[in-house]
Amino acid sequence: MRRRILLDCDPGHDDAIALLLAHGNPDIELVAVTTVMGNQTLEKVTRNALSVARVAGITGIPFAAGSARPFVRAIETAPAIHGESGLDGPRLPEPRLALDQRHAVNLIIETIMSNEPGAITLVPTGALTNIALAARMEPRIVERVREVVLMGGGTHGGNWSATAEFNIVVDPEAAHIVFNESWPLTQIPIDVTHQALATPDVVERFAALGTTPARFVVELLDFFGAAYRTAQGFDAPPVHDPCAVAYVIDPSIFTVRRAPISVELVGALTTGMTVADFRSPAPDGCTTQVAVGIDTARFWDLVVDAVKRIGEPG
Ligand SMILES: [Ca+2]
Repeated sequence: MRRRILLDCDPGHDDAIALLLAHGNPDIELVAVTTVMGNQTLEKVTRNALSVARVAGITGIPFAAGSARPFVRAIETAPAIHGESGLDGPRLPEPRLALDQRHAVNLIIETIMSNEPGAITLVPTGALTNIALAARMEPRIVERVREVVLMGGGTHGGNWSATAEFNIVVDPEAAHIVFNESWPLTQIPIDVTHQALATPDVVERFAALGTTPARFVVELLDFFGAAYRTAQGFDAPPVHDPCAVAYVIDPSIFTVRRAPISVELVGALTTGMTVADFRSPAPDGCTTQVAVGIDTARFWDLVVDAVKRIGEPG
């Protein structure tokens, strides 16, 4: 049976590619998409999500906008990485899908509660504000989801500060809630996603497909690559968010370790850092695990195959 996922995202170049992977992979059924501020304002990332839906030919599922601000902190966006639109590079088509009028948090809860227990996997690839709110508003979702597979945090370092990764540091209080719920949770940190680099040979594989969605990916990666070169000194851009979707499709692509994970909320230098406790053995009842390795070749095979399967949507 295909795995049903709800993608909670802030597109975002890598979120856009995560959407394409979820839509194009035959083992995934994308049932809903929700948005949260982060890479850009809520208004911008929501429009971007709908534009990507048009490029990919995603129809017939709800897209809903969620939180425009973090719980406690001032909003931070990432124009140096994603541009003023949040998805600079390609021309973004006018959306055809209308936004669902529900708040993202209501859509998350209704999607989980209207499906059978264990059916829905939550895949957050942005700040965790919507997911934390949903868990507080309807605690029964914690028992009812299959699992949470999120991109965020860093085991041995950060990208937004020396110790903190962007998705977590944007709303660390929300992340604290999500990491401390009792649902099964897999963290895909930057330690792993920094190995998922869109090197020139990867970009060439997309270019060779020759379709509109593939060209869109190439244009995304061209901008993303230049931004990462300038802002963070990368030779090729790390494509974080599709890693979380890839884990749902085929966990054997990743090496994981069970460990309690905490979020630093009060550090002078470490606010927003995720702290995984790898001391052995993991405590009884520990429901969280951290990806520590990735088979990059198999990861890119999955993404290229998904974009190929999407073909040329009408
Ligand atoms: Ca993201």
